[in-house]
Parts: sequence; structure tokens; C-alpha cells
Amino acid sequence: MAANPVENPGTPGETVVRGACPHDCPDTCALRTTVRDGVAIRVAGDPDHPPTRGVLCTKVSRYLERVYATDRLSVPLRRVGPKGSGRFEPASWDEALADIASRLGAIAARDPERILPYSYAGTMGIVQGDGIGQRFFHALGASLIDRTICSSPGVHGLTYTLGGPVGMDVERFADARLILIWGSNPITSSVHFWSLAQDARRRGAKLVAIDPYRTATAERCDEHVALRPGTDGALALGIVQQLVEQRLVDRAWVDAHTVGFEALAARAAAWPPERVAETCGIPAAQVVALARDYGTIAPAAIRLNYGMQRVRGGANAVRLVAGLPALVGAWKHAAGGVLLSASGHFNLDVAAWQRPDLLGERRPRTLNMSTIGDALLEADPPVEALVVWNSNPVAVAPDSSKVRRGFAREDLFTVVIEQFMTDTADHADWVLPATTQLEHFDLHKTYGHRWWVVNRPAIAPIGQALPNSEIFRRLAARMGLDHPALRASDEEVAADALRLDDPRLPTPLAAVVAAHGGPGPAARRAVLETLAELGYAKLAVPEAPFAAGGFPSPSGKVEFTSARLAAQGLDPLADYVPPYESPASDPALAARFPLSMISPPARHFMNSTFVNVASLRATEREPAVDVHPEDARARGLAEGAMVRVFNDRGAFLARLRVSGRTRPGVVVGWGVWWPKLAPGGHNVNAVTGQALTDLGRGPTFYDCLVEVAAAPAGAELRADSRADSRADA
Ligand SMILES: Nc1nc2c(c(=O)[nH]1)N[C@H]1C(S)=C(S)[C@@H](COP(=O)(O)OP(=O)(O)OC[C@H]3O[C@@H](n4cnc5c(=O)[nH]c(N)nc54)[C@H](O)[C@@H]3O)O[C@H]1N2
Ligand SMILES: Nc1nc2c(c(=O)[nH]1)N[C@H]1C(S)=C(S)[C@@H](COP(=O)(O)OP(=O)(O)OC[C@H]3O[C@@H](n4cnc5c(=O)[nH]c(N)nc54)[C@H](O)[C@@H]3O)O[C@H]1N2
Ligand code: SF4
Ligand SMILES: [Mo]
Repeated sequence: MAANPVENPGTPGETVVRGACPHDCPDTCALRTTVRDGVAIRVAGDPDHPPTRGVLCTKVSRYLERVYATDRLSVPLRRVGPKGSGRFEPASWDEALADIASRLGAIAARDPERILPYSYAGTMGIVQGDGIGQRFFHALGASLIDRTICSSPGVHGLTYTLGGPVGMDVERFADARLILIWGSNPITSSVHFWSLAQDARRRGAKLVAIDPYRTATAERCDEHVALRPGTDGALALGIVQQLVEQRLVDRAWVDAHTVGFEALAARAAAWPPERVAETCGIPAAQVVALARDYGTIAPAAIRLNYGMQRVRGGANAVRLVAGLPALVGAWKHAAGGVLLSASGHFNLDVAAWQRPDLLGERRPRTLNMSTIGDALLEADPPVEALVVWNSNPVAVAPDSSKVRRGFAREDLFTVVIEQFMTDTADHADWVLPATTQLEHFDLHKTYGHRWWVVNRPAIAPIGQALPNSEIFRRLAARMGLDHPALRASDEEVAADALRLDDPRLPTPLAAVVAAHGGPGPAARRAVLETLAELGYAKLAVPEAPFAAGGFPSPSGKVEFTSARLAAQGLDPLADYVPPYESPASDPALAARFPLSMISPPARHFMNSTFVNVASLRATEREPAVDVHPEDARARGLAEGAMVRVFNDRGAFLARLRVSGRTRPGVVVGWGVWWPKLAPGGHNVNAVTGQALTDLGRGPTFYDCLVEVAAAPAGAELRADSRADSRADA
């Protein structure tokens, strides 16, 4: 964009720059950053953006501490010690790009598939996320990466049921009369949704939390269904059985807008309340009452979230839950239905944005990011070079001892583009300094609301940091890849991603297209400029988009049975798929490791982001594990003890919290610490495994048996000595 948008902040010498929160959070807030003399002095939520309502979470309110942190990476760094030692020396961009280009070029000349890009959602931006980076690796012919680590099972579940990741408008939850908050802890993970749920409650809505743990959210709901981890599919089948039994199914809506109801009802018949109660570990009467509420209180809205799909049966469970609204005709109301991800309402021109055509005739293999440990140790042909950006796999990927062994391979050439010296960056040959959201341009869609949000740079880059996009442009030029798509500016990449012919294009943008006489390069530029001036714009999606059906599935209906699954030789009808690791499904394993561990994020971190921000880490203090009083007593463990949480895959240390918030048999290991900032140098992913979900090849972080014991005396004192290491730059 030509210049920063300068509003009149009323204070001479200060400008206010509009931005977007880049984090992997459904709320995608609109930001206002106040700048004085080129220095950002305040980051606030935009009061005029309806989903943001002028409020930011604690983490991003502290964003300036992160942007101006003394440990920000500011120059390229070359490894001088062994892999993982964290010993580096500063180098120039010229040296860094020349060496990386020659190393990648040599591998690409032999077999480009031996190069693997690894990125996730450090920023969700269209430009700094999957824009030029994808183009660059497509042009090389590198292996493709399956981005499964978070939402893939859920998105598959939605896709085989509703036809895609589509759903309710979050802003309408305020009008619901019943809200099921299912596998979601919005006070931590989606605070703006929580404030809408509070609005609904003030108007008389009933709130029900479905979560094994009594979170701050569950505590504030009217009811809490504390089921065993990984048993949501059984609960959903039980609700179906009861809706039928209590004659609460909206037959007219079901007949008109669904496929496979008879088959679903027949399967659910095997799930009377007593069986559900036994499987889920909840009272049978609670299932009966929950179904009665769901079938009689309208509008009924379900805020489903990703916490319940990080288990073996995650996608099947999402299929079953996503089918419930159709049974009671909830989609008739703008405030009825389900919301997991609504990213499918944004129709992007993926071909123009990521340019898969640059692959030409090549069809490289796809490696799964959720099993990066095995991929680095076992893929054939081997991965010889790895380029990581927007992600911290050594902290966040499951089975970290394998991940670490893979990253430690001396024959692996690793480039990490980062803002901070993470555990992943410690394993790099080259660490390249990246800008933060305040320093670069981007365009954001979201999975939690329906607004495009533009991010303008507010300040100049810190030190020699560069945007991801610029790093890939420079690298492409060094490698002699001179396709125009690899020279595109940030604004061009953003404009390329927009589908101008989509009926859901926000109304003011559709007007710009019309004024240009239809789609075309000039219209693209003008649309992006208008969007940047507005700061944000809402998709033209009806408030109740499925009131009369019209789902994006092949049949246009809610598919209880899916012909597409049948065509793959899979069960067309969703079922309860029990966890891999639970006392019921693997008694032999449970005899050694009797406790089910879930590992949701700590409130003041964003996955592993913010762990190095001193004030936020001080609030979280140290890695904690919640253990039920009965389980603590049985092991002779007291509140505040340093404990070792372990299984055959590994172990980590945590501070014990004896807590009635969890169920007997279920422990909660709070994530996702930087291993090197945790006592003993390991985090929760030392014990999680690489087994994948039923559909979508996602990770099963919350499907994990462990044992907890007192830590050996002084164990935490052996904390990794790199904890205080800084790049020597
Ligand atoms: N503060 C903060 N906010 C975040 C994040 C963060 O790290 N920190 N991460 C962001 C990202 S990337 C994502 S994907 C989302 C994640 O946010 P959510 O989708 O809300 O998912 P989780 O936090 O993984 O889990 C939510 C709840 O699910 C419960 N749960 C665990 N297992 C089960 C189960 O088997 N069934 C049911 N019903 N519930 C279960 C957990 O106890 C937890 O309270 O949040 C985003 N927002
Ligand atoms: N045990 C357990 N493990 C989990 C989870 C869990 O609940 N339990 N949650 C999982 C989930 S839901 C997710 S989404 C994944 C998240 O995994 P990741 O996507 O890896 O997320 P983060 O840990 O936030 O790491 C993002 C990194 O990107 C960097 N970054 C941010 N912006 C930029 C940028 O503009 N440029 C560059 N180059 N870098 C940038 C940040 O500094 C940070 O180090 O973790 C998963 N891991
Ligand atoms: S992390 Fe979520 S709640 Fe916090 S500012 Fe970003 S989008 Fe808003
Ligand atoms: Mo996520």
C-alpha cells in the first residue's frame, strides 16, 4: 500500500494504523496501533469492528512487549555449534542467501522432493502465511506438506456432513436461547465469542459446556457435561437416540434437507442413555435432559471447537455433532446451527494465490506435518533440506523425542525463519529474522467470523528483519527462479487471492468490481485498495444461509450418510470411534499408564507463541499438570510437588495442581511451553504420540495415556542450560 492510513487520533504527532491480529485464533481482531516518532506506543482493539468490539485478549494487548523484545532476532544467524546447541554467529543477508541458495539449488538439481517446506499458523495472513512461500516451493518442485496439525479432522468432518467448513455467523450467537459450548474453552481461546455468549445469557439463554475439565468457561455455564476425553461421538449418538425417542425430530426439515436420516436413527438406536453414560462417564439423566433441552429450546446454537477432535475418533465425532442442528431444524434461525470453522465462506482463488501450476508436470509426494518426527527419520527418499516458517515444530509437534532426533540429524540442512530463537531455531543451520505483524502488510480471512481484515505496516522492520514474502522473493532471485509470480509484491499476492466473481464478495467491494465493468487486473487492485481503506469488510453471506437448505455438499443437503465416503470404501455413516489410548480401549497399556492426558493451551500463550514474553510467562509461572485429588492421593502426591509425567514415548516435568476441576483418571498438562524454558527441557509433547485421526490425518494430542510420579529430587535443577541462551547477535 502506498502509505499508511492515518486517521485523526486527536493527538498531534501520533498516527493510528489499522491492522489485523495475525494469530491462529477464531476472533481475528481488527487492531489499531498508535505510532509516535516511528515507534509503536499502543496496540488496541478496533471499537468499530463488530467482532472485536474494541477489546483484545491479554496476550495481544501486550503485543509491544513482543515486538520490541530484546530477544527479537534482528540479523541472519549461521550455526557454529552442534545442532540444537543454539550456538550461532551473525552473518549478512548476502552471505545467508548465497549459502542457502547454493545448498537448496544443489539438492533441487538432484531431486527437489528431498526439500520439505514446513509452515503453519504463526501468522494466518494470505501473504505472509501461504503466499509467496507456496509459489517458491512449487517452482522448485519440493515435497508438499499436509497442514494437518490443528483442524484437519474437524474440517473433514464438516466437509463430509455439511459440504465444507461453513456455519453460523458468530455475531448471531447473542440471539440464541441455548448454546452448547462443545470441546471449546472460549475464555481462553476465543474471548470475543465468550462475550457474545454472555450477551445471550443476559437475555435468558442457557449455556452448557461439554468438556472433560471444569474450565473457567464451564464454571460459568448453567450446566457442565464432564465426559471422558474422546467420547463425544457416543454422546452425540445418545442425543440422536433421545431426540428420536422423545419425538423431538423436526421431520419436515429432515425430510427436505438431509440424506440418510433412517440409517442414522438406526445406528443411534444402539445408544440408549445407559450405554452413553457408561461410555462417557456421565449420568444417564444428563443425556436425557441435554437432548430434551436441545430439542425444545430454540434457537439452539452449538459452538463446537477443536479441543474435541484431537483424538482418534475426532472427525467422526464432528460429523455426528455437525448433524445435530438439522435434526431439530435449528438452521431455520440465524441464531441456530453450528459453528466450528466458517473459513469456507471465504472463497479464495487458490490457483492464482499459491500457483500450483508452477509445479508443471511434477507431482511431488506429500508429507504430513503431524508426523514430522517419523518423516525426518524415515521418509524415503530422505528429507535433505527443511525450511520452517510460521511454526515451532520442536515444541508443538507430537512425540517430540523423535521430532528432536530428526531435527538433530547432522546431514539435514535446515533453515528457520523466525522472530525468536525457539527450540526449532536452535536446530537450524541458518536462522533468518522475520518481521512481526506491525512491520509488514497482510490480508486476513478468518475461521471465526465473516470479515476480511487488512493489516498495514505500522512501523519499520526491527533490525534487518524481513517479511517472509520478501525472504522468499530474494531467495527465488538468488536461485535464478525468475517467474513473475515469484516477484509479485505483497499487495499483488493479496489481490490474487480474491475471487472477484464470488457472490459473497462484500457489498462495497462488489460495487468496485461493477464500476470496473467486471473482474480483471485493474478491478483486483481497486478492490484491494478499497478494502485497505475500509480496514475490514463483511462477506455478503445471508445471516441464516441454510434456512432453506442449500448446503455446499454434493447433494445440497446435510449428509448423515456420505456417498463420497462410501466411494472411498469407508463407512458412509458416522460412528463412535473410541480413543486409541484409554482404559476401555487398551487395558494392557492402561495397566502401566492409567491416566488419560489432555493438553490444552495455557491462557496466556498462543500455542508456543508468547512463552518467551516475560510478563506472560510470569503469569503462567511454570508448566502445570492438574490431577484429581483421588489420583494424587493414590500416588502420595501433594499440591505443588514437582512431578514427572511419562509413558513409553518420553517424559516431562510439571508442577502438580491437585484439582477437583478434572475427572478422576484424567490429567491436564497445560501447553505449549518452549521446552528450553520448561524445567527439565521438555514439554507435554514429549508424551503425545504420532497416531493419526480417523479422517484428515490429524494429530491425536488428547488421546494419550500417562503415569504421574514424584520427580526425582533436583530434576528441575537440571533444567536445560540453554534456557537463558541468547543468539550471540
Ligand atoms: N489463549 C489461547 N487462545 C488460543 C490458542 C492458544 O494456544 N491460547 N490456540 C488457538 C488455536 S491454534 C486453536 S486451534 C484454538 C483451540 O481452542 P479450542 O478449540 O477451544 O481447543 P482446545 O483449547 O484444544 O480445547 C478446548 C477444550 O476442549 C476440552 N477437551 C479436551 N478433550 C476433549 C474431548 O475429548 N471432548 C470434549 N468435549 N472436550 C475436550 C479441553 O479440556 C478444553 O477445555 O484456540 C486458539 N486460541
Ligand atoms: N500437546 C499439544 N500440542 C499442540 C496443541 C495442543 O493443544 N496440545 N495445539 C496444536 C495446535 S491447535 C496448533 S494450531 C499447533 C500450532 O503450532 P504452530 O503453528 O507452530 O504455532 P506456534 O507455536 O504459535 O508457533 C508459531 C511460530 O511462528 C512464529 N511467527 C509468527 N509470525 C511469524 C511471521 O510473520 N514470520 C515468521 N517467519 N514466523 C512467525 C512465532 O514466533 C512462533 O514461533 O500446535 C499444536 N500442538
Ligand atoms: S489472539 Fe484472538 S482474541 Fe487475541 S487479539 Fe488476536 S484475534 Fe483477538
Ligand atoms: Mo490450532
